[in-house]
Amino acid sequence: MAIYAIGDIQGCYDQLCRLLDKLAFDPSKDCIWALGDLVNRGKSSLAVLRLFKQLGSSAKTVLGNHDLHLIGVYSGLRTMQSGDTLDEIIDADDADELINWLRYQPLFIHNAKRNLSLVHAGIPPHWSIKKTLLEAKFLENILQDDNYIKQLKVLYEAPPTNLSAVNTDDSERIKWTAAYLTRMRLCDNKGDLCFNTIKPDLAKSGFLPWFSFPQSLQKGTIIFGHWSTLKGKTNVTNIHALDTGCVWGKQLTAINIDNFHRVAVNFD
Ligand SMILES: [Mn+2]
Repeated sequence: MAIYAIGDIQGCYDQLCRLLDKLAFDPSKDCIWALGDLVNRGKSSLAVLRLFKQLGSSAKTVLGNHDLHLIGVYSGLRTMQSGDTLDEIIDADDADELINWLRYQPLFIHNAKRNLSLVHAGIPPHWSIKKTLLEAKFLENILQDDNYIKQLKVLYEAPPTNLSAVNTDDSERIKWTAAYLTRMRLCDNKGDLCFNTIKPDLAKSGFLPWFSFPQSLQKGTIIFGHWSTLKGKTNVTNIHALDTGCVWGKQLTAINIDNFHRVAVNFD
């Protein structure tokens, strides 16, 4: 039995099938844990979602920003953006079932036995694994609630602003949790975020890639996606970047979570 983490698929169904072939993936004994952004920008998001749902307990994903965007668009909380390729999902006969499947996926996976975590964007320096589990669960409970549309509205209205209000204001808590786990690249040691640039050289003083702070070394193995311009490298031994830019014509990468062996397929 093998468990493979797979980087951002973003609707690249053909490449996903070729990667699973190359891994000799057998759903009767192997599992895939995707790093989020299953959908959007690529041409076959519907087929990717259907495959994951059909694989049942052999496949899951942590949610990425594009997955939350799809849930928002489908729920009428958000409008389609230029470059989105989500129409085929919205119009599909099984859209309800697919969106419900997505709503029940986690934002954070932590395997205590392996001391290993999976997250789409990252874990901010001031959060422990325990805190990350707690905050992820808070937002997962909202996503999985029958009344999720009303509760999730704030997530799409405006970005998070007041970090000091997180403990007293559920709206800020929802926004910061989603921002950390699904969108973060650069942050400071207090957990403030920089969204103006993805280049550390151009960011304000004190803002660095989230995994560059010393606290990241204390959190076991972390595998994440979201940041394709890292080209799969962090230079931190316990932290593995797995978005290798398939949707941008580069590669789709899997990593075996027991031995960290990487397998990739090219876009074409
Ligand atoms: Mn992303």
